[in-house]
Amino acid sequence: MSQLLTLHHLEYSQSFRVLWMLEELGTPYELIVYERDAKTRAAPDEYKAISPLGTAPVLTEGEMALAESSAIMEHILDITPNHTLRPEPGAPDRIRYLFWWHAAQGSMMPLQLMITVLNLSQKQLPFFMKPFIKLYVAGLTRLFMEPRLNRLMEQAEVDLETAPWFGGERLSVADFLIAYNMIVGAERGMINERQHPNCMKWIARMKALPSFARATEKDGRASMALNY
Ligand SMILES: N[C@@H](CCC(=O)N[C@@H](CS)C(=O)NCC(=O)O)C(=O)O
Repeated sequence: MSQLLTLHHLEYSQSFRVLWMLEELGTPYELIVYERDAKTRAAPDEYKAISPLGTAPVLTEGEMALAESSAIMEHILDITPNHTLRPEPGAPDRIRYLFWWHAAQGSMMPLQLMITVLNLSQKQLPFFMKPFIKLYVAGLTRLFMEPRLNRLMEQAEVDLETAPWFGGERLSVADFLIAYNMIVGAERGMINERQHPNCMKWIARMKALPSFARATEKDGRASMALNY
């Protein structure tokens, strides 16, 4: 590793995944924590200036600035020797690992985001529009987001019955990536003990990792989810 990594961590954001994984790996890094804009709750302007997307997380390494959680996590693993967080091609758990590594960001996160944004946007509406939009959002959620999210969660329940981690027998980077989706999902009531007992047990296993306590202390917040 040539230059020190700097994680630009935005409070209550997906950058918690990267912070947690760095703590798990024991990688040396510098941490800069940013607060959200008090009025808009978006990233502050200084954060938006670091990378073209303006979203969290961002990792910098000298002149290089990288956005996107999964790209950052892969890059960190690429420059970390002898880690065990990624089943290599040909390993028995490789296919399962690949599925969850991509499903977390490619399928699960967009569905969760749609539900959150649609629910939040209703709060800004004039009162006379609220009943109609509420019906529309409920219909859309029932028709589109819920069935897809339910199928993913059913598969998660099946897979976690056969092995303890999303990537199979060993803890992997897929666990750190999907941890944000799962923990925020649980904090918002989308994931619960009754319907998703294996996912809730997995959350407890993840939170029992000493790296979680270290990351939480550095993050300094009581939850991962942003509460509006
Ligand atoms: N797919 C991106 C999503 C990044 C993203 O939307 N981050 C949110 C935080 S969870 C953000 O930066 N929000 C503040 C803003 O957009 O100003 C990733 O995984 O890095």
